[in-house]
Amino acid sequence: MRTAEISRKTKETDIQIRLDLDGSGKVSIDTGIGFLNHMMTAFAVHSGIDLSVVCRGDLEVDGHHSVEDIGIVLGKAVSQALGDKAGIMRYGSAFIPMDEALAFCSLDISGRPFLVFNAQFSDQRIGEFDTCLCEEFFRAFAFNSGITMHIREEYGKNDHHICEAIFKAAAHAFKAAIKTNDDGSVLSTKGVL
Ligand SMILES: [Mn+2]
Repeated sequence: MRTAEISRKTKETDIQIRLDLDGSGKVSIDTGIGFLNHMMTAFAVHSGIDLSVVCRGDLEVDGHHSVEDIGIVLGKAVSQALGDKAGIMRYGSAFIPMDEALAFCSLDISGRPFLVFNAQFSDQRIGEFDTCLCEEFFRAFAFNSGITMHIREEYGKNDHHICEAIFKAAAHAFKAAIKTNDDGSVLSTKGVL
């Protein structure tokens, strides 16, 4: 059972996340930020996991704590659900277009967290979501899941399209990487991830 359930409460956010990596894209997302709900839903549906997220954060400040802390808790939940990481394909890469925008993500479930993020947004916000928080989300996710992630905007004009293409590219790369291999082996010359 590759599942996890994590609650985390600080003075800034109160978050509960449940996930099942072998689910079927069943989602229930309530982050308090409309566009982030849209992105988390896209991530779950396109990676084929079941995901439930509830966040009550200090949105009277701004969305920063909520977005970053959801990335932290989601990363920890993924790490917990993957366990010793035996029997997974480990690598995944995807190009995803959305109208005029094209995004790329390549990732390695390596136990070595890293984020390379190359994307530029033309506006500060998409709805109530600060575009600079896209990178913050993926950094928090990568460092708490132990995943090496490379994310790149190839090109695009509309920020909604660029951001959505990024989340969907991450989802498709993640889906490929968490897929189980046939023999349950650890794909590493070291024998351990
Ligand atoms: Mn959309």
